[in-house]
Amino acid sequence: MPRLTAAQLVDTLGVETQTATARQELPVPRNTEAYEGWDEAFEDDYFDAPAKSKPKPKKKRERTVSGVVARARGHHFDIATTNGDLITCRVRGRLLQERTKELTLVAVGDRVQVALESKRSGLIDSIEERESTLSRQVPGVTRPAEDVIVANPDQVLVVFAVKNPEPHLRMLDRFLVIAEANELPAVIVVNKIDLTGLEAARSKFHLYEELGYPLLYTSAKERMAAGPERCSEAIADLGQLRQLLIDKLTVVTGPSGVGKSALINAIHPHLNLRVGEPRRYEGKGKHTTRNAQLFRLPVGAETFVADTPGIRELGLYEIEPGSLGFYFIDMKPFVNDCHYPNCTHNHEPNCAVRQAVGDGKISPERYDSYLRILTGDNLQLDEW
Ligand SMILES: Nc1nc2c(ncn2[C@@H]2O[C@H](COP(=O)(O)OP(=O)(O)OP(=O)(O)O)[C@@H](O)[C@H]2O)c(=O)[nH]1
Ligand SMILES: [Mg+2]
Ligand SMILES: [Zn+2]
Repeated sequence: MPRLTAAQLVDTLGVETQTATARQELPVPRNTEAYEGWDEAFEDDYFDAPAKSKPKPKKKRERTVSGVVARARGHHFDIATTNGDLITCRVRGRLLQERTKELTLVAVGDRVQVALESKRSGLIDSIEERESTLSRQVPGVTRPAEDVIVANPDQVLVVFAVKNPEPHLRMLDRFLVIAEANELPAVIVVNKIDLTGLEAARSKFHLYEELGYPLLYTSAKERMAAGPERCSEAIADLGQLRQLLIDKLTVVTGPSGVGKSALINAIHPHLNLRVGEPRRYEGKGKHTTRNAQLFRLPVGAETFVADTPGIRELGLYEIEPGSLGFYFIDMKPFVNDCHYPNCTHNHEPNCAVRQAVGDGKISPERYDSYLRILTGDNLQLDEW
């Protein structure tokens, strides 16, 4: 039985993480529109001064700071320092030489030590070992090669809209498998409930409440909603969402156009993330957010959210068909009771999972998702 590759499982688009090699070839972009949250004062300082005219410091400064990689831009990385600054850094040559081909040397979310070269720039001296990752298979490479999208995440928020775009629950299952496979707790956020009301949203997503996933029903547009009583729940859940984020690194993911950036803005308006123009999302999302990027929230000590573009493919960097069942939390209790140890729960006799589906203990929709992932059916993901 062949291994499922990420390409079979899903197709990442939108996530424009680059491999280490690709990064090297990219010039530093000058289009400031490309960076949301870019500090303009710094930008003038950095781009407008011709590099050569800057006098080199005579003595090498020894000052170091620690921080978290907030954004990757070609050879340069924005580092959110523990002092609360955002500085731009390159990687020290020694580290570049040490890297191996398979490894993402520096990823958004990495904790780093920086030797300061000036108040606003420095060299990344060392990178701490990652405690967790959200990864995908490097696109276009058949051997196992991990591309880290976000390093050290604590949890994943999987955002779907109750409408516009219409939720695709088989897609939600895929996101949940990705979270489980990366051993990351998942929280499901059902956004845009101003469009349907809470009850309609609940009836679409109740299965996931039953599975035990935390669900929040929100409206990033709550203040514009028709009546206050209609969305009072959404306001309460937005408050709960804010609480959930404190002191964690949270990856915000989900299809394009569901309101990921709008939600982060609703929680902390000062971030002012770019939100897609009002338009109709008829299954086709327009990727407004272009790169994974960390934002520091002004709560707790170290609270970060990673706004990612609408992600189609990610996460499953290596999954054996025999272990896929473990990542469906409703199947997990049954997988060890199958007759064959490597049962794929597809056709084998005496399969406890299929028995559980027959007994109504596992929903047919979830089992359908499982089979689609197992067989590499990619659910017309190009539509997203
Ligand atoms: N009615 C309604 N519209 C919303 C809500 N949240 C976001 N929108 C709208 O949905 C559209 C998409 O919002 P974004 O925040 O850009 O969506 P996104 O998930 O970040 O999309 P990508 O960056 O492309 O992945 C925008 O037109 C928002 O104004 C909501 O709660 N209710
Ligand atoms: Mg966005
Ligand atoms: Zn089985």
